[in-house]
Amino acid sequence: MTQKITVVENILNANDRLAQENFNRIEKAGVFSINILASPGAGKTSLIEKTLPLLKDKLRVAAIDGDIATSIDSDRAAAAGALAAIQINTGGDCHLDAVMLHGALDQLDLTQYDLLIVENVGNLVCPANFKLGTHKTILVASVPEGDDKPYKYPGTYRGVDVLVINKIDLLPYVNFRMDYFGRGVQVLNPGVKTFRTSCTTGEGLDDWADWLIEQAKS
Ligand SMILES: Nc1nc2c(ncn2[C@@H]2O[C@H](COP(=O)(O)OP(=O)(O)OP(=O)(O)O)[C@@H](O)[C@H]2O)c(=O)[nH]1
Ligand SMILES: [Mg+2]
Repeated sequence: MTQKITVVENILNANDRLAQENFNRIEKAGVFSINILASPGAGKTSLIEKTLPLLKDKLRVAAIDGDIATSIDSDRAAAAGALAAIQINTGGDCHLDAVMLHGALDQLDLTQYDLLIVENVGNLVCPANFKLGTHKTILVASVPEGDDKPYKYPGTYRGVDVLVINKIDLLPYVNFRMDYFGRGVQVLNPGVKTFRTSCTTGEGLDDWADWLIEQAKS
């Protein structure tokens, strides 16, 4: 049992070292980078799709999409205006890791972009354990998932820099207690920067896009 824990620690340490290398590379190129985490279907790709037109003529964006299979998400990002869109197929792994991002970065001339968006594999557990080397980690939580998710997935909620509460257009139809959800978030990640968005109505997307522009320009 002790041996097993040691192995896991070694893997994570190796990942962290490569994540630092990725970070140095991204930083040197002057690109602002985000890693988007969420459960399957929370709206990660929809958020990217709806944000890209708002960034047009303001930021040059590259997207890297992690998925177990298919290139559906990178195709959507490219169609929405990403100047480069790379799909990482994890071959069954439930998360991206720093090695995978490293391989994807090899395919990009980072100096050509202002913003790098990485969409992680849809999963609320594993991606939180693997640093990639991006500047900020964004968690997309969607209303139909339920208001208990901060309580059930504390590791993910604790570690993120920004929370996007998506699908707020569904609030009238779903039993989602925003105050209960918010209390759970507050305990784990006090004062975390939060946006409320709907990729269907467009509500909240301007604020989110403005924040990205501000971060990328600073
Ligand atoms: N009502 C509503 N539906 C949304 C919203 N955002 C996304 N959706 C829908 O939610 C479904 C999943 O959206 P995706 O953007 O593919 O979600 P994802 O997180 O990228 O999914 P995976 O990559 O498979 O994990 C789609 O049917 C979207 O149209 C929203 O704000 N409101
Ligand atoms: Mg997606």
